[in-house]
Amino acid sequence: MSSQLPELNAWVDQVAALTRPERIHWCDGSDAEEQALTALMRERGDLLALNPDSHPGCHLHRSDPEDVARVEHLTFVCTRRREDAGPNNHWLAPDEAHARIDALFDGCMAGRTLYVVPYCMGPIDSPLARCGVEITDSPYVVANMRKMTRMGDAALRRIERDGGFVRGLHSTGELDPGRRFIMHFPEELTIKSYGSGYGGNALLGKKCHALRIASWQARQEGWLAEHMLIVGIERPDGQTRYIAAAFPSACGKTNLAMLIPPEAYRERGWKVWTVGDDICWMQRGSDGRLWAINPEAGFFGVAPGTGPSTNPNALAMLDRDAIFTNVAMTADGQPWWEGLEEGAPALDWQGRAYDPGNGPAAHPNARFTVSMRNCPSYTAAAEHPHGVPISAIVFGGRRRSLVPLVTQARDWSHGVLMGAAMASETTAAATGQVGVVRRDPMAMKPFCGYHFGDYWAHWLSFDTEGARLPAVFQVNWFRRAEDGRFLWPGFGDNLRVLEWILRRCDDDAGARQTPIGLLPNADDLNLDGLALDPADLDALLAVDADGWRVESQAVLAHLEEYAPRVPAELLAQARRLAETLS
Ligand code: GTP
Ligand code: SPV
Ligand code: MN
Repeated sequence: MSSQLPELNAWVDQVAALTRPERIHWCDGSDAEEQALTALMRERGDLLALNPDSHPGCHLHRSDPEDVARVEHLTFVCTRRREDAGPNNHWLAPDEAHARIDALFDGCMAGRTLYVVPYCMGPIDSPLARCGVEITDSPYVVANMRKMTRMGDAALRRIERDGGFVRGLHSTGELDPGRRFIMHFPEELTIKSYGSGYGGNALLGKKCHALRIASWQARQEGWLAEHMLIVGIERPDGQTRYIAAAFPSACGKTNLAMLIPPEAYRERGWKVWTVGDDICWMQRGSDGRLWAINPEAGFFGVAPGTGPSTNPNALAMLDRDAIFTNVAMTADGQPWWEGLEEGAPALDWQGRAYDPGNGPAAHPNARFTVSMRNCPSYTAAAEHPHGVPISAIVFGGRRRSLVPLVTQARDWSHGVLMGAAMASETTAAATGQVGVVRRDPMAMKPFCGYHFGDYWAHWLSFDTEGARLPAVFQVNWFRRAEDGRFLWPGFGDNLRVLEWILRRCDDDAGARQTPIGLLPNADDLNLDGLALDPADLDALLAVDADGWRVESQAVLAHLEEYAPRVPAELLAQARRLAETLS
């Protein structure tokens, strides 16, 4: 088989000449194809069937223990000019990068099948959607791409119509961390990834295409590609408003995107609709608002912490047709992870008899892959070709101190500062130390495909005549008491904060002016049915002036790392913050 597009056929031939596979399979995305691949993976031991009574169509994949997360130190943005990649990216000259990684690809598919995976990021008929083709030798990647994207014939037809596509070449290689690279060539719309089979390293439609390459394209074409969930909040009057929220990896996007309203809200008719949980592409519409699509078609979500009291919608979507990666297993073949509240692990994520001495049963970055349509809060709005209008943008991170529960930015450029100044504790989503606070602007530190200074300027450029921009907010669900407990209950109760946010958009809720922005007074939040210690609430809504003085200086120093490209307007906003606090 081949396509109607000579460039695509030529590229497949060229890759085959380099990697020398035994056979080539063009993926059509059909059910029959998926069944055949699943059978093959079960036979090879790549997938283990889970209990067919409790979890029909579900499988477990155990990755190599050295290959369990994104690898930021091995991820490169290879632009012709080093400055264009910025201090926020690792950089190699394109020629050198191609030479290094092509040496690894040389003959790497001998005896294996090369899969050609055409995919579309976004609804097939959406003008905001973009396509790519991933070539991979991993059937696991194919199976995941089928759930995560619109993959197969329909995407190929669109690629033939469009004439252009992002090229992604992937091989699992030897899974040797010493022979592993994730390389991006934004000027060539090309990705090359070698030596990992895991998530964001290998499912090239996701972080590599939909964020690193797409952010580059978005800047050139005047739109935004962001690490954001998209959630619809339906009020009792039947109106639905959409919020886009950027939190760093493993900081609550999936949970917020499918939250279950607290009982008092449910009784009054509040509903929550999930459009996306990880990536958001936004463009200004003819009405001046920002319109957003979720380029993905599935969720690759964090398993640990997902339980009946935290995220029941996620549990409900995971009892059929899901792929679990690096979770533990019960004695009767059900998937298990910390936070599930019932069952017990018999085998840990590496397939060993469970022994608490070996650490958690499920890997902290264990994940599930599932079609969005499995989710009870899935909405057909996720298929709208023009997307959904965004009323508010929310930035958040894991900060055990300082950052209040919620703060509204005074205006767009203050909001851009809030995003640029974001910091969060690192998580198991990437290899390296966990729990260290680092700056993670707009939750894009690992994903922005170009210089952060240029990126902030691009954000600021949306504030033009006639724009009806979303209001911007910062939230923090992760404040802790001295003894380590969370001050805020989080999860479903986060709707209380979203309600205040949406009311602020309508000028229908109170707030107080502070040097860091607008904060709710305690009685501006709906806390009905919540037993919150008044002292905890005070702490959540307080502005610690001494702490913020230190923070504002740190923010200035952080922005200055991106000189000379950091926009003057942003520096002025940061100086204003420092001055009002001094
Ligand atoms: P990526 O898929 O890595 O981009 O992550 P994500 O932002 O979608 O994170 P996710 O929603 O999967 O949450 C990660 C972890 O944070 C899980 O263990 C959750 O249980 C926990 N979490 C999510 N929301 C809250 C919250 O409101 N409060 C607290 N305390 N924990 C939360
Ligand atoms: C993240 O790390 O932000 C993820 C998982 O969403 S991965 O696909 O591995 O990037
Ligand atoms: Mn993510």
